[in-house]
Amino acid sequence: MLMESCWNFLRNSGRPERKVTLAILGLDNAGKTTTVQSIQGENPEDVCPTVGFSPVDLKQGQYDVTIFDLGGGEHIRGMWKHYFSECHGVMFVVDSSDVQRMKETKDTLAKVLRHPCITGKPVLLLANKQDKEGALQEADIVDHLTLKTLVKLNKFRYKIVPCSAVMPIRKKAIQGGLEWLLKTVGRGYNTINERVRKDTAEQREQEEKYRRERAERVRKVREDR
Ligand code: G3D
Ligand code: MG
Repeated sequence: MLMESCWNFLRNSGRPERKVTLAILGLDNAGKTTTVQSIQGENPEDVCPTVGFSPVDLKQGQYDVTIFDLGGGEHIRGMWKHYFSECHGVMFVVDSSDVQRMKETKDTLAKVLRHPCITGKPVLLLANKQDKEGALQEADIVDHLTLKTLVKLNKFRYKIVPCSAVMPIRKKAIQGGLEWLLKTVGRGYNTINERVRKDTAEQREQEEKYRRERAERVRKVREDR
């Protein structure tokens, strides 16, 4: 244990290790899973491959990063909120070529941003699929998502990065975006981490209370029989 701590200390030139949890969100087919795979490709030696709902762990400098790739189907979106309390920041992937679904994308983003466990936390917007013909450019996406209004309402730091999760040249942009997100989380780390600690504790308490109440209901039903 002591050896491990010493090693971490030396490796990071005295900077403490920081655990950062991120959620990668966006509609189904936006390119979330491909994006996570592309990030993993940048750090092949540090990757623990995971499937489906499992978190992906990787190391980025002084950060131990966990990414929740939660799936974006309409029904799964209802589950996202259960993971929000744990997150220090959000990666939101947009399919820039799917103009038809921009309204749905905007509504989904707006809902995420106003959730009490997300509001104010840093957001990396990945304007993905830039390799596709007809892909909207950054300024158009900012308009479609009404980003300026959302920033005013929810007061969060964001960066929008045009990218393509399937093109090697464009993948670099994703890595750069992730570095920005980690740096931004890092700057406000104590505050964000305290919020994560408090929110997750509250959520656990809430879930425990719910379990106790349910057990009590079951007990009463059995008694009355
Ligand atoms: P999701 O996890 O958000 O649901 P996926 O999305 O990562 O599964 O990607 C959905 C489809 O979009 C996949 O194609 C994937 O290859 C493709 N895709 C992801 N990113 C890009 C991109 O930047 N450019 C292009 N052209 N395609 C991309 P399939 O055919 O497997 O469904
Ligand atoms: Mg997926």
